[in-house]
Amino acid sequence: MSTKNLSEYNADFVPSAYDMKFGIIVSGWNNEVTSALLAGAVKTLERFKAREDNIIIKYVPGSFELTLGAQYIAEYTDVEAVICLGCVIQGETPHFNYICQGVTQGITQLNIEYNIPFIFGILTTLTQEQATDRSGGRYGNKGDEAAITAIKMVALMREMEKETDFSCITKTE
Ligand code: DLZ
Repeated sequence: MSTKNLSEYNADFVPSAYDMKFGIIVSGWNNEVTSALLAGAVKTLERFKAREDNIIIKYVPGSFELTLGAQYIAEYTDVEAVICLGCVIQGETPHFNYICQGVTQGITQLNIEYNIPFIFGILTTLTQEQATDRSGGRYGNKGDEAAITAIKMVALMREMEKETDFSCITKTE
């Protein structure tokens, strides 16, 4: 099976992000990779017309802290989605497994507990090369993919909110 290019998508199926508000939480570990993910995410949000002042960017020390950082953004701002960007590269100890498990469960939990999407823009790779390949290298940029997912999920959320409004109106008629 060939590896998907993370920056390839059909722009015809991506809604306008003109008035959408996004939070981005970025892990400082493997900074050369996560800063490339951030650049990709912001560029892609702006490509679909998100405004710079509607994108809040905050940082945490490592991927394990992404969950709480994302929760802070959801609690203390009015964003409609939070993109979580990190890079965990396997080392010699099982630490990798615990961080990956912790952040995956954490973000899953946030998606369940809050009514806004939290996007998993975290590379979990065996080598530095694999991370480089996916942060603007030959397999594209995970940040681009995370941004597209965020836009689509906010559009879905808005669509569902409208359906709820509509069902309320028809019930009272
Ligand atoms: C400690 C650690 C290690 C070994 N590796 C990574 C990594 O590859 N990627 C990453 O984002 N963070 C790593 N960390 C830091 C943890 O995520 C966390 O910040 C610390 O364990 C402190 O809680």
